[in-house]
Amino acid sequence: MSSVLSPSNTSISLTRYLIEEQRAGRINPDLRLLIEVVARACKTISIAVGKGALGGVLGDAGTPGAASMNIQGEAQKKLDVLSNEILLEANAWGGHLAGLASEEMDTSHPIPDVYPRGNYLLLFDPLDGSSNIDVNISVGTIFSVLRAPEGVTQAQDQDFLQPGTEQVCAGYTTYGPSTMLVLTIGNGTHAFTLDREVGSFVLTTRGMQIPDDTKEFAVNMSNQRHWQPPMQAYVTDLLAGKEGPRGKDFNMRWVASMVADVHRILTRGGIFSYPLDAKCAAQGGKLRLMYEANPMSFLVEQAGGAASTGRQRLLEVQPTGLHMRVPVFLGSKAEVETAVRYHHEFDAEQA
Ligand code: P6P
Repeated sequence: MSSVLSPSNTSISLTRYLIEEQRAGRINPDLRLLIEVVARACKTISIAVGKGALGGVLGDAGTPGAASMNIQGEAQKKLDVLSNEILLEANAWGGHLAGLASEEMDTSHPIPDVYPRGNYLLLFDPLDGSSNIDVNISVGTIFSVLRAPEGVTQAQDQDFLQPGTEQVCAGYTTYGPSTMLVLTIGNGTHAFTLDREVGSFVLTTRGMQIPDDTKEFAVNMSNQRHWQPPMQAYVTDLLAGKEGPRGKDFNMRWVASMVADVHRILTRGGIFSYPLDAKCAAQGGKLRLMYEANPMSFLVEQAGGAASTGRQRLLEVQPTGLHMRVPVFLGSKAEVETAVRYHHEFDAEQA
């Protein structure tokens, strides 16, 4: 008689997935603990986000008329601050980190002296897309894991400045109709869905694969007049549709929550772009390299997609600061290569 728990139909929890990856020698106990701790913190954030107006945590942080601002110059939401605190507290005591860095904190954050330290660096955007929180649209947490440089036990900002190719783990949690954790440790990109009754993440997609081609693009079209010529040319040809040089019609989606847009692309393909524009060119772009673009690029490449600044592979960018910004093109490999070609052809004409 087949057991209801036969391997073929037993659900695989995040814990079991991580134990099996550790048994295979692809992660060590400290990295397994780190991922479990971050996942548990994201469950707590999911509960806070899910309460909405009933939780008393909507709206701007700070006092009425004087919202608190982060280093990005963005008004912080109460949930930005709460999510940041949840992640700091969850990661303080485990002994797996040499330091943390967050979109919400000007400089990197040390592990308190009362706790042991480890060999990893954790970077995160605690609540990405939080401008959507007050209108009940999906938001998410993005995280990236690096190794601390040899001999570093109390990391300083410069210890975090490693290219995205040095990431040992990246992931996000999307707080949508369901709460999902999407994770890579460099062995594919895998999706876990939160089983709220049990309180654990369950493997629901092993090996996400982004189709090479797509008919769907994600960009904030309101910035069109601010784009550089290659982006103007690329999108003009997308909009020309079947009668244009691309020979097919395209659809557009823009959630203004990177986690939601990237999750859609990992699930059904597409290209996401936040290019340089006249408004953000001085800062180098809109999106942050270390805790938005790099982790998303690692996840996308592990799912067979591509990620570029428009002019170079995004994971190879050498960071110059914790909050460095970059232009981003990521998603379906052939479409990203097409967008990059428009930039290379423009640059060649300028040379
Ligand atoms: P815009 C959210 O603030 C974010 O960092 C990303 O999640 C999102 O893709 C982008 O900014 C949205 O920017 O200019 O469309 O509001």
